Amino acid sequence: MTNKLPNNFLWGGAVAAHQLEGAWNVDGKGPSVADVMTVGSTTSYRSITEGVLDFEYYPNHEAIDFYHHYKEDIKLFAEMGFKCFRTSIAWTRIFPKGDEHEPNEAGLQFYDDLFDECLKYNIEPIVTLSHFEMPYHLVTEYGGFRNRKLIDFFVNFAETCFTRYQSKVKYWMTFNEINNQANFNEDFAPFTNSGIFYQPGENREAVMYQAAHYELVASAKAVQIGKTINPNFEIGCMMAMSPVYPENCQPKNNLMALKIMEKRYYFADVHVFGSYPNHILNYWKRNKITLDITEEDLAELKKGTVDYIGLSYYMSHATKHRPDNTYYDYDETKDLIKNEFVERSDWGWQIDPVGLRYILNWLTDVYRLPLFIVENGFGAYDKKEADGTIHDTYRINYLKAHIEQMRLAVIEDGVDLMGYTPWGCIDLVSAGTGEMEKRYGFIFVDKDNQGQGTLERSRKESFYWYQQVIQSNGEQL
Ligand code: P53
Repeated sequence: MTNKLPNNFLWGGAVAAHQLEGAWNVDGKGPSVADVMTVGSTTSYRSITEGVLDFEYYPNHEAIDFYHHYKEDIKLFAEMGFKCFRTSIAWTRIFPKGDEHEPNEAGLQFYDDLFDECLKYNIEPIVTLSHFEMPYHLVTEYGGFRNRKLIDFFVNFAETCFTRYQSKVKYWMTFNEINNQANFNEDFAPFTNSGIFYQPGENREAVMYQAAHYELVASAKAVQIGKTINPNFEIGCMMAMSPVYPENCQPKNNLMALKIMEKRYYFADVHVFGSYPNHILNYWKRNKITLDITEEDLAELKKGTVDYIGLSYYMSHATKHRPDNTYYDYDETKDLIKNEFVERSDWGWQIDPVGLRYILNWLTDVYRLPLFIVENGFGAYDKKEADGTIHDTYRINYLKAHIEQMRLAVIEDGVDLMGYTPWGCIDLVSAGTGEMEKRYGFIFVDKDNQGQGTLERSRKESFYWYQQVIQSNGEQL
Protein backbone atom coordinates (compact mmCIF):
# COMPACT_ATOMS: atom_id res chain seq x y z
CA MET A 1 0.00 0.00 0.00
CA THR A 2 1.14 3.48 -0.77
CA ASN A 3 0.32 6.58 1.22
CA LYS A 4 0.83 8.96 -1.65
CA LEU A 5 -0.69 9.84 -4.96
CA PRO A 6 1.44 8.63 -7.87
CA ASN A 7 4.27 10.96 -8.91
CA ASN A 8 2.91 11.28 -12.43
CA PHE A 9 -0.56 12.26 -11.19
CA LEU A 10 -2.08 14.72 -13.66
CA TRP A 11 -3.08 17.85 -11.73
CA GLY A 12 -4.60 20.54 -13.91
CA GLY A 13 -7.79 22.30 -14.83
CA ALA A 14 -10.67 21.83 -17.26
CA VAL A 15 -12.70 23.97 -19.66
CA ALA A 16 -14.67 23.54 -22.88
CA ALA A 17 -14.05 25.56 -26.04
CA HIS A 18 -17.51 27.08 -26.34
CA GLN A 19 -17.55 28.24 -22.72
CA LEU A 20 -14.41 30.36 -22.91
CA GLU A 21 -13.04 30.90 -26.42
CA GLY A 22 -15.57 33.41 -27.74
CA ALA A 23 -14.62 34.49 -31.30
CA TRP A 24 -17.72 32.59 -32.34
CA ASN A 25 -17.61 33.72 -35.98
CA VAL A 26 -13.89 34.43 -36.39
CA ASP A 27 -11.46 32.77 -38.84
CA GLY A 28 -14.14 30.75 -40.54
CA LYS A 29 -15.84 29.29 -37.46
CA GLY A 30 -19.48 28.34 -37.94
CA PRO A 31 -22.28 28.62 -35.34
CA SER A 32 -22.61 25.76 -32.88
CA VAL A 33 -25.53 24.73 -30.67
CA ALA A 34 -23.95 26.83 -27.90
CA ASP A 35 -24.23 29.93 -30.09
CA VAL A 36 -28.05 29.87 -30.06
CA MET A 37 -28.43 29.68 -26.28
CA THR A 38 -29.30 32.68 -24.10
CA VAL A 39 -28.83 33.33 -20.37
CA GLY A 40 -30.96 31.52 -17.78
CA SER A 41 -30.84 31.96 -14.02
CA THR A 42 -30.07 30.14 -10.77
CA THR A 43 -33.34 28.30 -11.14
CA SER A 44 -33.85 27.97 -14.88
CA TYR A 45 -31.93 26.54 -17.80
CA ARG A 46 -31.08 28.90 -20.65
CA SER A 47 -33.37 29.00 -23.66
CA ILE A 48 -32.61 27.88 -27.18
CA THR A 49 -33.50 30.24 -30.04
CA GLU A 50 -34.12 29.32 -33.66
CA GLY A 51 -30.87 30.51 -35.12
CA VAL A 52 -28.95 33.58 -33.99
CA LEU A 53 -31.39 36.47 -33.45
CA ASP A 54 -30.36 40.13 -33.57
CA PHE A 55 -32.05 41.24 -30.36
CA GLU A 56 -30.84 38.40 -28.11
CA TYR A 57 -27.70 38.28 -25.99
CA TYR A 58 -25.65 35.11 -26.44
CA PRO A 59 -23.00 34.80 -23.74
CA ASN A 60 -20.85 32.26 -25.62
CA HIS A 61 -20.28 34.58 -28.58
CA GLU A 62 -17.57 36.44 -26.75
CA ALA A 63 -17.29 34.37 -23.54
CA ILE A 64 -13.94 35.36 -21.97
CA ASP A 65 -12.28 35.71 -25.38
CA PHE A 66 -9.76 32.98 -24.63
CA TYR A 67 -9.25 32.82 -28.40
CA HIS A 68 -7.26 36.03 -28.13
CA HIS A 69 -6.04 35.65 -24.52
CA TYR A 70 -4.85 32.04 -24.43
CA LYS A 71 -1.16 32.87 -24.07
CA GLU A 72 -1.76 35.00 -21.01
CA ASP A 73 -4.14 32.41 -19.53
CA ILE A 74 -1.90 29.40 -20.08
CA LYS A 75 0.92 31.34 -18.48
CA LEU A 76 -1.25 31.67 -15.38
CA PHE A 77 -2.04 27.92 -15.48
CA ALA A 78 1.70 27.26 -15.66
CA GLU A 79 2.23 29.54 -12.68
CA MET A 80 -0.19 27.36 -10.71
CA GLY A 81 1.92 24.37 -11.73
CA PHE A 82 -0.58 22.62 -14.01
CA LYS A 83 0.66 19.30 -15.38
CA CYS A 84 -2.27 19.10 -17.78
CA PHE A 85 -5.05 21.22 -19.27
CA ARG A 86 -8.35 19.77 -20.42
CA THR A 87 -10.16 21.59 -23.19
CA SER A 88 -12.26 20.66 -26.20
CA ILE A 89 -11.83 21.31 -29.89
CA ALA A 90 -14.71 23.42 -31.17
CA TRP A 91 -16.08 21.21 -33.95
CA THR A 92 -17.25 24.35 -35.80
CA ARG A 93 -13.73 25.76 -36.09
CA ILE A 94 -12.65 22.62 -37.93
CA PHE A 95 -15.88 21.91 -39.83
CA PRO A 96 -17.99 25.10 -39.70
CA LYS A 97 -21.14 23.32 -40.87
CA GLY A 98 -20.17 19.80 -39.95
CA ASP A 99 -20.84 18.09 -43.27
CA GLU A 100 -17.86 19.39 -45.27
CA HIS A 101 -15.14 17.08 -46.56
CA GLU A 102 -12.28 19.54 -46.16
CA PRO A 103 -11.44 21.09 -42.80
CA ASN A 104 -10.95 24.79 -42.15
CA GLU A 105 -7.20 25.36 -41.93
CA ALA A 106 -7.44 28.47 -39.73
CA GLY A 107 -9.33 26.45 -37.10
CA LEU A 108 -6.78 23.63 -37.18
CA GLN A 109 -3.98 26.15 -36.84
CA PHE A 110 -5.54 27.69 -33.74
CA TYR A 111 -5.37 24.38 -31.86
CA ASP A 112 -1.82 23.75 -33.07
CA ASP A 113 -0.85 27.06 -31.53
CA LEU A 114 -2.83 26.39 -28.36
CA PHE A 115 -1.31 22.94 -27.82
CA ASP A 116 2.18 24.26 -28.58
CA GLU A 117 1.66 26.93 -25.96
CA CYS A 118 0.71 24.25 -23.40
CA LEU A 119 3.62 22.01 -24.32
CA LYS A 120 6.01 24.95 -23.95
CA TYR A 121 5.25 24.75 -20.20
CA ASN A 122 5.15 20.92 -20.14
CA ILE A 123 1.38 21.05 -19.77
CA GLU A 124 -0.19 17.93 -21.28
CA PRO A 125 -3.32 18.74 -23.32
CA ILE A 126 -6.33 16.54 -22.55
CA VAL A 127 -8.87 16.87 -25.34
CA THR A 128 -12.60 16.29 -25.55
CA LEU A 129 -13.88 15.99 -29.10
CA SER A 130 -17.53 16.81 -28.56
CA HIS A 131 -18.40 19.02 -25.61
CA PHE A 132 -21.90 20.50 -26.13
CA GLU A 133 -20.84 22.38 -29.29
CA MET A 134 -21.84 20.49 -32.43
CA PRO A 135 -22.40 22.51 -35.60
CA TYR A 136 -25.84 24.11 -35.58
CA HIS A 137 -26.13 23.28 -39.27
CA LEU A 138 -26.23 19.59 -38.34
CA VAL A 139 -29.30 20.34 -36.22
CA THR A 140 -31.24 22.26 -38.86
CA GLU A 141 -30.22 20.08 -41.82
CA TYR A 142 -30.14 16.61 -40.28
CA GLY A 143 -31.99 16.75 -36.95
CA GLY A 144 -28.79 16.26 -34.96
CA PHE A 145 -27.87 12.81 -33.71
CA ARG A 146 -31.32 11.42 -34.42
CA ASN A 147 -29.80 10.96 -37.89
CA ARG A 148 -27.38 8.09 -38.62
CA LYS A 149 -25.41 10.35 -40.98
CA LEU A 150 -24.04 12.12 -37.92
CA ILE A 151 -21.85 9.08 -37.20
CA ASP A 152 -19.79 9.73 -40.32
CA PHE A 153 -19.61 13.47 -39.72
CA PHE A 154 -18.33 12.94 -36.20
CA VAL A 155 -15.87 10.24 -37.25
CA ASN A 156 -14.51 12.50 -39.98
CA PHE A 157 -14.03 15.28 -37.43
CA ALA A 158 -12.36 12.89 -34.97
CA GLU A 159 -10.03 11.46 -37.62
CA THR A 160 -9.03 14.96 -38.74
CA CYS A 161 -8.13 15.93 -35.17
CA PHE A 162 -6.33 12.65 -34.39
CA THR A 163 -4.25 12.98 -37.54
CA ARG A 164 -3.38 16.61 -37.12
CA TYR A 165 -2.51 16.51 -33.40
CA GLN A 166 -1.14 12.97 -33.12
CA SER A 167 2.24 14.12 -31.84
CA LYS A 168 0.85 16.79 -29.50
CA VAL A 169 -2.13 15.16 -27.80
CA LYS A 170 -2.11 11.75 -26.16
CA TYR A 171 -5.27 11.82 -23.99
CA TRP A 172 -8.67 12.08 -25.66
CA MET A 173 -12.35 11.77 -24.77
CA THR A 174 -15.10 11.33 -27.33
CA PHE A 175 -18.44 12.72 -25.98
CA ASN A 176 -18.66 14.91 -22.90
CA GLU A 177 -21.20 13.74 -20.30
CA ILE A 178 -22.95 11.56 -22.85
CA ASN A 179 -25.35 10.45 -20.13
CA ASN A 180 -26.84 13.88 -19.33
CA GLN A 181 -29.54 13.12 -21.88
CA ALA A 182 -30.97 10.45 -19.57
CA ASN A 183 -32.86 13.57 -18.46
CA PHE A 184 -34.85 13.58 -21.70
CA ASN A 185 -37.98 15.23 -20.31
CA GLU A 186 -36.22 18.57 -20.24
CA ASP A 187 -34.96 20.23 -23.43
CA PHE A 188 -31.48 21.20 -22.30
CA ALA A 189 -29.48 17.95 -22.31
CA PRO A 190 -30.90 16.44 -25.52
CA PHE A 191 -30.02 19.68 -27.31
CA THR A 192 -26.53 20.13 -25.88
CA ASN A 193 -25.61 16.42 -26.02
CA SER A 194 -27.16 15.54 -29.36
CA GLY A 195 -28.55 18.59 -31.15
CA ILE A 196 -32.08 17.33 -30.66
CA PHE A 197 -35.21 19.44 -30.72
CA TYR A 198 -38.23 17.35 -29.81
CA GLN A 199 -41.41 17.38 -31.89
CA PRO A 200 -44.65 17.58 -29.92
CA GLY A 201 -46.03 14.14 -29.18
CA GLU A 202 -42.99 12.08 -30.09
CA ASN A 203 -41.54 9.45 -27.80
CA ARG A 204 -38.73 11.50 -26.31
CA GLU A 205 -37.15 8.58 -24.62
CA ALA A 206 -36.92 6.47 -27.78
CA VAL A 207 -35.37 9.39 -29.67
CA MET A 208 -32.81 9.77 -26.90
CA TYR A 209 -31.84 6.08 -26.98
CA GLN A 210 -31.45 6.26 -30.75
CA ALA A 211 -29.26 9.36 -30.64
CA ALA A 212 -27.16 7.91 -27.85
CA HIS A 213 -26.74 4.71 -29.86
CA TYR A 214 -25.39 6.60 -32.87
CA GLU A 215 -23.04 8.49 -30.56
CA LEU A 216 -21.82 5.27 -28.96
CA VAL A 217 -21.16 3.79 -32.41
CA ALA A 218 -19.44 7.02 -33.50
CA SER A 219 -17.29 6.88 -30.37
CA ALA A 220 -16.37 3.24 -30.97
CA LYS A 221 -15.39 3.95 -34.58
CA ALA A 222 -13.34 6.96 -33.50
CA VAL A 223 -11.51 4.87 -30.89
CA GLN A 224 -10.51 2.32 -33.54
CA ILE A 225 -9.33 4.96 -35.99
CA GLY A 226 -7.45 6.81 -33.26
CA LYS A 227 -5.56 3.66 -32.33
CA THR A 228 -4.42 3.09 -35.90
CA ILE A 229 -3.20 6.69 -36.15
CA ASN A 230 -1.28 6.49 -32.89
CA PRO A 231 -1.33 3.27 -30.85
CA ASN A 232 -0.17 5.26 -27.81
CA PHE A 233 -3.33 7.31 -27.68
CA GLU A 234 -5.41 6.91 -24.52
CA ILE A 235 -9.03 7.39 -25.53
CA GLY A 236 -11.71 7.60 -22.90
CA CYS A 237 -15.40 8.14 -22.51
CA MET A 238 -16.78 10.87 -20.28
CA MET A 239 -19.59 10.41 -17.80
CA ALA A 240 -21.41 12.84 -15.51
CA MET A 241 -21.31 10.91 -12.25
CA SER A 242 -23.80 11.72 -9.53
CA PRO A 243 -24.54 8.75 -7.31
CA VAL A 244 -28.19 8.32 -6.44
CA TYR A 245 -28.87 7.27 -2.86
CA PRO A 246 -32.11 5.81 -1.51
CA GLU A 247 -33.98 8.09 0.90
CA ASN A 248 -33.57 5.41 3.58
CA CYS A 249 -33.25 1.62 3.89
CA GLN A 250 -36.84 0.97 2.82
CA PRO A 251 -36.23 -1.83 0.28
CA LYS A 252 -38.29 -0.23 -2.49
CA ASN A 253 -36.34 2.99 -2.20
CA ASN A 254 -33.12 1.06 -2.44
CA LEU A 255 -34.27 -0.76 -5.56
CA MET A 256 -35.37 2.55 -7.07
CA ALA A 257 -31.91 4.01 -6.50
CA LEU A 258 -30.36 1.01 -8.27
CA LYS A 259 -32.76 1.33 -11.21
CA ILE A 260 -31.87 5.00 -11.59
CA MET A 261 -28.17 4.20 -11.56
CA GLU A 262 -28.78 1.68 -14.35
CA LYS A 263 -30.58 4.23 -16.50
CA ARG A 264 -28.04 6.96 -15.96
CA TYR A 265 -24.93 4.83 -16.43
CA TYR A 266 -25.73 2.17 -19.04
CA PHE A 267 -23.86 4.43 -21.48
CA ALA A 268 -20.63 3.49 -19.68
CA ASP A 269 -21.41 -0.22 -20.06
CA VAL A 270 -21.54 0.21 -23.82
CA HIS A 271 -18.35 2.30 -23.92
CA VAL A 272 -16.44 -0.07 -21.66
CA PHE A 273 -17.81 -3.54 -22.48
CA GLY A 274 -18.88 -2.87 -26.05
CA SER A 275 -22.41 -4.16 -25.55
CA TYR A 276 -25.74 -3.22 -24.00
CA PRO A 277 -26.66 -4.52 -20.55
CA ASN A 278 -29.71 -6.76 -20.26
CA HIS A 279 -31.75 -4.28 -18.24
CA ILE A 280 -31.81 -1.86 -21.17
CA LEU A 281 -32.66 -4.52 -23.75
CA ASN A 282 -35.50 -5.69 -21.54
CA TYR A 283 -36.70 -2.16 -20.94
CA TRP A 284 -36.88 -1.47 -24.68
CA LYS A 285 -38.81 -4.70 -25.22
CA ARG A 286 -41.32 -3.96 -22.47
CA ASN A 287 -41.88 -0.41 -23.74
CA LYS A 288 -41.97 -1.44 -27.41
CA ILE A 289 -39.04 0.81 -28.20
CA THR A 290 -37.55 -0.36 -31.48
CA LEU A 291 -34.30 1.19 -32.57
CA ASP A 292 -32.08 1.22 -35.61
CA ILE A 293 -29.25 -0.95 -34.31
CA THR A 294 -27.52 -3.07 -36.94
CA GLU A 295 -25.27 -6.11 -36.64
CA GLU A 296 -22.40 -3.95 -37.94
CA ASP A 297 -23.08 -1.42 -35.20
CA LEU A 298 -22.84 -4.13 -32.56
CA ALA A 299 -19.54 -5.32 -34.04
CA GLU A 300 -18.18 -1.75 -34.01
CA LEU A 301 -19.16 -1.30 -30.38
CA LYS A 302 -17.24 -4.45 -29.45
CA LYS A 303 -14.11 -3.31 -31.28
CA GLY A 304 -14.04 0.28 -30.06
CA THR A 305 -14.03 0.06 -26.28
CA VAL A 306 -12.41 2.84 -24.27
CA ASP A 307 -9.13 2.90 -22.33
CA TYR A 308 -10.30 4.89 -19.34
CA ILE A 309 -13.34 6.59 -17.86
CA GLY A 310 -13.27 10.38 -17.60
CA LEU A 311 -15.83 11.67 -15.15
CA SER A 312 -17.31 14.83 -13.78
CA TYR A 313 -18.43 14.96 -10.18
CA TYR A 314 -20.27 17.87 -8.62
CA MET A 315 -23.01 16.44 -6.41
CA SER A 316 -25.05 13.46 -5.36
CA HIS A 317 -28.78 12.86 -5.59
CA ALA A 318 -31.36 10.98 -3.57
CA THR A 319 -34.57 9.22 -4.50
CA LYS A 320 -37.74 7.70 -3.13
CA HIS A 321 -39.91 5.13 -4.87
CA ARG A 322 -43.28 6.49 -6.07
CA PRO A 323 -46.09 4.01 -5.23
CA ASP A 324 -47.56 4.26 -8.75
CA ASN A 325 -44.20 3.52 -10.37
CA THR A 326 -44.80 -0.20 -10.98
CA TYR A 327 -41.67 -0.81 -13.04
CA TYR A 328 -39.34 1.47 -11.15
CA ASP A 329 -38.95 3.57 -14.28
CA TYR A 330 -36.83 6.71 -14.02
CA ASP A 331 -38.10 10.19 -14.72
CA GLU A 332 -35.52 12.73 -13.59
CA THR A 333 -38.13 15.46 -13.37
CA LYS A 334 -40.08 13.43 -10.76
CA ASP A 335 -37.79 11.01 -8.96
CA LEU A 336 -35.11 13.08 -7.26
CA ILE A 337 -35.65 14.33 -3.73
CA LYS A 338 -33.78 16.63 -1.37
CA ASN A 339 -31.07 15.02 0.75
CA GLU A 340 -31.35 16.46 4.27
CA PHE A 341 -27.84 15.36 5.23
CA VAL A 342 -25.91 17.63 2.88
CA GLU A 343 -25.60 21.34 2.11
CA ARG A 344 -26.46 22.97 -1.19
CA SER A 345 -24.79 25.59 -3.39
CA ASP A 346 -26.62 28.79 -4.39
CA TRP A 347 -27.74 26.87 -7.47
CA GLY A 348 -29.15 24.02 -5.38
CA TRP A 349 -26.36 21.55 -6.14
CA GLN A 350 -25.91 19.15 -3.22
CA ILE A 351 -22.41 19.23 -1.80
CA ASP A 352 -21.19 15.73 -0.94
CA PRO A 353 -17.44 15.03 -0.86
CA VAL A 354 -17.91 11.45 0.38
CA GLY A 355 -20.03 10.87 -2.70
CA LEU A 356 -16.88 11.34 -4.77
CA ARG A 357 -15.11 8.53 -2.91
CA TYR A 358 -18.25 6.43 -3.27
CA ILE A 359 -18.51 6.91 -7.03
CA LEU A 360 -14.77 6.32 -7.62
CA ASN A 361 -15.14 3.00 -5.80
CA TRP A 362 -18.34 2.12 -7.63
CA LEU A 363 -16.82 2.80 -11.05
CA THR A 364 -13.76 0.77 -10.19
CA ASP A 365 -15.83 -2.16 -8.95
CA VAL A 366 -18.08 -2.21 -12.00
CA TYR A 367 -15.70 -1.31 -14.85
CA ARG A 368 -12.13 -2.08 -13.65
CA LEU A 369 -10.60 0.70 -15.73
CA PRO A 370 -8.39 3.66 -14.83
CA LEU A 371 -10.42 6.73 -13.94
CA PHE A 372 -9.76 10.41 -14.54
CA ILE A 373 -11.66 13.12 -12.65
CA VAL A 374 -11.90 15.64 -15.47
CA GLU A 375 -14.40 17.95 -13.72
CA ASN A 376 -15.19 18.85 -10.13
CA GLY A 377 -15.81 22.27 -8.68
CA PHE A 378 -17.95 24.81 -6.95
CA GLY A 379 -20.00 27.35 -8.88
CA ALA A 380 -20.37 30.40 -6.63
CA TYR A 381 -20.71 34.18 -6.57
CA ASP A 382 -17.36 35.88 -5.99
CA LYS A 383 -16.76 39.37 -4.71
CA LYS A 384 -13.80 41.47 -5.68
CA GLU A 385 -12.66 43.60 -2.71
CA ALA A 386 -11.65 47.25 -3.02
CA ASP A 387 -7.99 46.22 -3.01
CA GLY A 388 -8.59 43.82 -5.88
CA THR A 389 -8.36 40.57 -3.86
CA ILE A 390 -10.93 37.78 -4.04
CA HIS A 391 -11.38 35.61 -0.96
CA ASP A 392 -13.07 32.48 -2.22
CA THR A 393 -12.64 30.37 0.90
CA TYR A 394 -15.92 28.52 0.17
CA ARG A 395 -14.36 27.25 -3.08
CA ILE A 396 -11.16 26.22 -1.31
CA ASN A 397 -13.24 24.37 1.30
CA TYR A 398 -15.23 22.54 -1.37
CA LEU A 399 -12.15 21.47 -3.35
CA LYS A 400 -10.18 20.57 -0.25
CA ALA A 401 -12.93 18.28 1.01
CA HIS A 402 -13.20 16.58 -2.39
CA ILE A 403 -9.45 16.14 -2.81
CA GLU A 404 -9.33 14.56 0.67
CA GLN A 405 -11.92 11.99 -0.40
CA MET A 406 -10.17 11.45 -3.72
CA ARG A 407 -6.93 10.70 -1.85
CA LEU A 408 -8.72 8.19 0.36
CA ALA A 409 -10.14 6.47 -2.71
CA VAL A 410 -6.66 6.10 -4.17
CA ILE A 411 -4.66 5.45 -1.03
CA GLU A 412 -7.06 3.41 1.10
CA ASP A 413 -9.32 1.85 -1.52
CA GLY A 414 -6.83 1.28 -4.35
CA VAL A 415 -8.64 3.21 -7.06
CA ASP A 416 -6.51 3.67 -10.20
CA LEU A 417 -6.80 7.40 -10.82
CA MET A 418 -4.96 9.23 -13.60
CA GLY A 419 -5.53 12.80 -12.53
CA TYR A 420 -7.73 15.62 -11.35
CA THR A 421 -8.75 18.66 -13.37
CA PRO A 422 -11.15 20.99 -11.52
CA TRP A 423 -13.80 22.56 -13.72
CA GLY A 424 -13.60 26.11 -14.99
CA CYS A 425 -10.06 26.74 -13.72
CA ILE A 426 -10.59 30.21 -15.16
CA ASP A 427 -14.05 31.82 -14.88
CA LEU A 428 -16.19 31.01 -17.91
CA VAL A 429 -19.77 30.85 -19.16
CA SER A 430 -21.92 28.32 -17.29
CA ALA A 431 -23.17 25.53 -19.52
CA GLY A 432 -26.47 25.09 -17.72
CA THR A 433 -27.42 28.70 -17.10
CA GLY A 434 -25.24 30.78 -19.43
CA GLU A 435 -24.28 32.99 -16.50
CA MET A 436 -20.78 34.43 -16.06
CA GLU A 437 -21.46 35.00 -12.39
CA LYS A 438 -21.69 31.30 -11.60
CA ARG A 439 -17.94 31.19 -11.18
CA TYR A 440 -15.66 28.19 -10.77
CA GLY A 441 -12.24 29.69 -11.43
CA PHE A 442 -8.95 30.12 -9.62
CA ILE A 443 -8.65 33.08 -11.97
CA PHE A 444 -11.30 35.79 -11.90
CA VAL A 445 -12.45 37.30 -15.18
CA ASP A 446 -14.04 40.73 -15.06
CA LYS A 447 -17.34 40.15 -16.84
CA ASP A 448 -20.97 39.92 -15.69
CA ASN A 449 -24.15 38.14 -16.77
CA GLN A 450 -25.09 40.99 -19.11
CA GLY A 451 -21.74 40.82 -20.88
CA GLN A 452 -20.24 43.94 -19.28
CA GLY A 453 -16.65 44.00 -18.05
CA THR A 454 -13.03 44.55 -19.01
CA LEU A 455 -12.15 40.82 -19.34
CA GLU A 456 -9.23 41.53 -17.03
CA ARG A 457 -7.84 38.43 -15.28
CA SER A 458 -6.93 38.33 -11.57
CA ARG A 459 -5.73 35.62 -9.20
CA LYS A 460 -8.17 34.55 -6.48
CA GLU A 461 -7.13 33.25 -3.06
CA SER A 462 -7.80 29.74 -4.41
CA PHE A 463 -5.12 30.33 -7.07
CA TYR A 464 -2.37 30.34 -4.45
CA TRP A 465 -4.00 27.50 -2.55
CA TYR A 466 -4.19 25.24 -5.61
CA GLN A 467 -0.59 26.09 -6.50
CA GLN A 468 0.49 24.69 -3.16
CA VAL A 469 -1.77 21.63 -3.55
CA ILE A 470 -0.09 20.76 -6.84
CA GLN A 471 3.36 21.52 -5.54
CA SER A 472 2.89 19.12 -2.63
CA ASN A 473 1.19 16.49 -4.85
CA GLY A 474 -2.00 16.84 -2.85
CA GLU A 475 -0.48 16.62 0.63
CA GLN A 476 -0.82 20.24 1.68
CA LEU A 477 -4.50 20.98 1.60
P1 P53 B 1 -22.67 24.57 -15.07
C1 P53 B 1 -25.44 19.49 -15.37
C2 P53 B 1 -25.10 18.68 -14.30
C3 P53 B 1 -23.78 18.33 -14.10
C4 P53 B 1 -22.81 18.78 -14.96
O1 P53 B 1 -22.10 23.10 -15.02
C5 P53 B 1 -23.14 19.56 -16.03
C6 P53 B 1 -24.45 19.92 -16.23
C7 P53 B 1 -24.84 20.78 -17.36
O2 P53 B 1 -24.99 22.07 -16.92
O3 P53 B 1 -22.26 19.97 -16.94
C8 P53 B 1 -20.86 19.90 -16.74
O4 P53 B 1 -21.82 25.31 -16.04
C9 P53 B 1 -20.27 20.22 -18.09
C10 P53 B 1 -19.63 21.57 -18.17
C11 P53 B 1 -20.34 22.51 -17.22
C12 P53 B 1 -20.11 22.01 -15.81
O5 P53 B 1 -20.58 20.69 -15.66
O6 P53 B 1 -24.07 24.44 -15.52
O7 P53 B 1 -19.42 19.23 -18.60
O8 P53 B 1 -19.67 21.99 -19.51
O9 P53 B 1 -19.97 23.84 -17.34
C13 P53 B 1 -20.75 22.87 -14.73
O10 P53 B 1 -22.52 25.12 -13.70
